[in-house]
Amino acid sequence: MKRVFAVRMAVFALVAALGAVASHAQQAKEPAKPQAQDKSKSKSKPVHPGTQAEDLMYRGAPVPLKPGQAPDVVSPKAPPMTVAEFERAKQVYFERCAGCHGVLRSGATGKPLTPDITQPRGSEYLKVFINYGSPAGMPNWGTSGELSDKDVDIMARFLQHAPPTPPEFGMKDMKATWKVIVPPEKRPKKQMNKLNLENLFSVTLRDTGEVALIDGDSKRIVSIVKTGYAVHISRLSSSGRYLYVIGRDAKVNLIDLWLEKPDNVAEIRIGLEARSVDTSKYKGYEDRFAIAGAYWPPQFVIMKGDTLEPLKIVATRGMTVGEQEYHPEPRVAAIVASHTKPEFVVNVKETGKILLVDYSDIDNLKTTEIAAARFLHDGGWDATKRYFLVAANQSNKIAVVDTQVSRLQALIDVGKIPHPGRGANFVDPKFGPVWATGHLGDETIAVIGTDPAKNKQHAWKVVRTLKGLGGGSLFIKTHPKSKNLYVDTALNPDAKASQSIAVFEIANLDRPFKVLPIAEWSGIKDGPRRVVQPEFNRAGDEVWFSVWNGKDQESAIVIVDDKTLKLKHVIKDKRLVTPTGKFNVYNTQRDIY
Ligand code: DHE
Repeated sequence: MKRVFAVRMAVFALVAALGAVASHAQQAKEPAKPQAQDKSKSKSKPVHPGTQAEDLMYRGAPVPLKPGQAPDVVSPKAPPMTVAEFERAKQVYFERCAGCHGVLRSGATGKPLTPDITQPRGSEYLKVFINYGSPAGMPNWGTSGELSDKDVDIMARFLQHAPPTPPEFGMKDMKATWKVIVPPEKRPKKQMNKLNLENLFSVTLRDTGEVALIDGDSKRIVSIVKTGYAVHISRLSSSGRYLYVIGRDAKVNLIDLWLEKPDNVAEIRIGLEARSVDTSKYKGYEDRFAIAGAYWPPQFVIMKGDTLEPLKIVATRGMTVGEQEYHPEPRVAAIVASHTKPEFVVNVKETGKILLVDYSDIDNLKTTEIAAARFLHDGGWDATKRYFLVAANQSNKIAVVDTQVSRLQALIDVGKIPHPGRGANFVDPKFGPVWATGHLGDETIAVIGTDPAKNKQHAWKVVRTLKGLGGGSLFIKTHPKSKNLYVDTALNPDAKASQSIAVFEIANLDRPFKVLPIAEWSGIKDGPRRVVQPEFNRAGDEVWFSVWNGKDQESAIVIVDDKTLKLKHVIKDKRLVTPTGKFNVYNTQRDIY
């Protein structure tokens, strides 16, 4: 154990600093110990021979499974292991390896590690691999000091046994976790508070498992609401009354914004690990259904919108696009709701398929399966909300679906590891309506034409490639009322880049971008202070940025005046712990981005 938890290799030091490394079990016993260490200051060790730091930082987060949840499987031809060694190996695997190789080791962004592949290689080969890493992106777990010799040896043997499978999570399990805290008939018939709900922000407090509801007018924290572990994103119901929040432990919280003090009115777990949630937006189905997608088990569930009662669970296991091989663990990535059809758009990461799920008759569920590319991650609508654009991040492509005719419209080559969040829609002075994405793996920003009706020659082509502050970009944002395009570089290894924002003037995209020193403006002096996820207010005249620090460090939200690009306000509060995503009610409800 000696240095395992004390010395983390730089990549994981950062993730730890941002509070991600504690496993679920650890979290209960021992809160994450953030380290003030900044990746940019710890370049001494050869961290990852083949993969960029920003890429590893993002995908290396631990899977919130407990070792005991997956029974040991002993394979006859594999080297022997004790029960204690199995337990340790599972813990290490879920914390360090599963995010890339998949819980079942069938391969995701990392290579498959099933016994048919590992046994012929043998223990000595695997030990070298784990110790030194590989140019294909495997970190050097041993030589970095992250894993002890004993752990490396245990892992080399463990990988030759069949992967332990965590349990399924079906209707009975979901119902056992489902709680209606305030039944719909006991909820108010009208808004009981004086808040300007349209300008309320739900802010992810990642490491406390809470969201902060912040009044966009007064910039005051209205309420801190308890949610799931390592809480991830918020989405709104069609009416804007209900807020849905999902944690990495697959807990969905339903918050009623009409209560005198907005709070949870229902909750459920839809699996053991999850990332995405959304709600029905089509006319006649407003606030009727919610949907959440799980990483484990690989499935999505449609629920009653006002109670979270689970109604229909759909597994996503199946064949991949291209090779058409069976994949046992295709995780559900982004989910969006159509405004023009009773449909959810469900993106399945490992199979590379986009599912258009018609919720008008959930007993006789109709799904259109669109073959796109692997590995689907995040995306959003074009300005007309007819086309959905999603990053197939390890294929370096953006897939476009025409949801009106339920067809793949295009697969567009972009830069390295596109990461749009929901992307940014604006009107390019030369090319007409466009949607843009930044990249984790390079400094480019791909601007894609989205208007086949009036600008056919530019549609579904990269019409411009802008150069930003660097790689490690997670989110890009503008607003119909804004003349600016904001790009973060939150995971760039250079502190100057990760603590700043690049702003392009839409009317003059050829001109150099301006740099806003957001972390400096926050007044916070210590810690990684990563600046992440621009989000506009209701009026579209302010942009909010999170200054994301370690769990024991001060964080902040910095608000910039969109017209002048000057600092307008800094929100600091001891309750604002590890703020990351921010979701303005009006913009999220209407998919304005
Ligand atoms: Fe996210 C969106 C998955 C790490 C902040 N993230 C998404 C979506 C997916 C996803 C599938 C799209 C959801 C949707 O639209 O329905 N995120 C993952 C991961 O698998 C990953 C890489 C590793 C992990 O273990 O979770 C991961 N994400 C992070 C972070 O570390 C971030 C930066 C900080 C945090 O709070 O966890 C982070 N992800 C976000 C945010 C969004 C998001 C803020 C929504 C952006 C938006 O504008 O909609």
